[in-house]
Amino acid sequence: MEMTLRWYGSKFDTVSLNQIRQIPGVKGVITTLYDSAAGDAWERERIAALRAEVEAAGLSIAGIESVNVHDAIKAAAPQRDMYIENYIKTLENLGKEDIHLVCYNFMPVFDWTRTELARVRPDGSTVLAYTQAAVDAMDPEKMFASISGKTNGRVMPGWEPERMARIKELFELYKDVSDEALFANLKYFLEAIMPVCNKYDIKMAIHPDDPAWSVFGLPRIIINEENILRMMKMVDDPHNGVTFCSGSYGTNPENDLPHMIRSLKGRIHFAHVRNLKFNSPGDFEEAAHLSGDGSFDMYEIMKALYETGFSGPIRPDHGRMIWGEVAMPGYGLYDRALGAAYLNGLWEAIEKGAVKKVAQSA
Ligand code: DNO
Repeated sequence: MEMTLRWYGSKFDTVSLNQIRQIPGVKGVITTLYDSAAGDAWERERIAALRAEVEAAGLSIAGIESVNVHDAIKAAAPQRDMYIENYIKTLENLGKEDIHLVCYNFMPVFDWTRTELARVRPDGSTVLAYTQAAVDAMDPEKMFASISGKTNGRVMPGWEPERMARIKELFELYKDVSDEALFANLKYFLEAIMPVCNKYDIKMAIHPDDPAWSVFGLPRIIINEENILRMMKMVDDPHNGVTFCSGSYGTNPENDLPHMIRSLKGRIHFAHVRNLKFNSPGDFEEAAHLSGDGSFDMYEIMKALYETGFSGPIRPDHGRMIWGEVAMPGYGLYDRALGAAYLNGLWEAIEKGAVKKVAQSA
């Protein structure tokens, strides 16, 4: 595996490339053109400039998160072929700049959903949190208003104001889109982009829906093992793979994370590893990466990745806000750096343990 950190670009992130470079074991970043809108064709010059900036800091681009998919593609609206063309152009330009991993999602209207951006935990840290009761009691427009005032002045991924201004129109677009239709639309998109992915060896890594169930009555499909295996089989190409995000699949306690990792062997192109703490089935908050701070066994998750030969980029995911840091919720430096160090430590122990075992049995 290759340890990385997500970085939004110098215009948008409070964390600098120089800081990232000092986190032990981190050699690459996962980044994006954060000011591009879903549906834009990315120009090669802009990608090249981003790459040059990252490389000048002694790091490399390990992948893009995200190249967002336009809602017309997800909902099979009339302009979808035009937006697919643009997506293909973007992939082509990424390939030409030697970038071979793209994380994206197929969630209608929203990206991830949380109901609190700064729940205070007993140790005084603040974290993102979710309660189903709060979602059930809220209409989506109000939800955006309640989120947008608390982002520490940063635009949250998936909650861009331009997008949210069109929320009614977006809901209208999905009115007749069932889960089955969403699967069909995903298949159409993947079939159209696979030739360019093959040509440039670009691994597509779909991010799960977070939380892993329908919110506000919208269709959601990337939620469990059955659906993700279906999605891989329906376009059976090694470039059609997944981002294994423990914090997203793990929102549903019925998802057995190590088991899922084993079933997805060979098709996990990217991993987001973080921990959650459940207070009750419909109420969870994000925890420190350490197993003991939340509800997941992080050792078992890392072991499953190790044992299935995972060799792609991995990143610590949402961190808590600690030590007085003010940053985009979930994306400060301190707690994510602690997460990277912890995950690296688990990996080293698992790897050395495995090598010793082989030596002993020889
Ligand atoms: C949340 C992230 C998601 C993810 C997208 C991928 O913090 O994990 O926003 O980047 O869903 O397209």
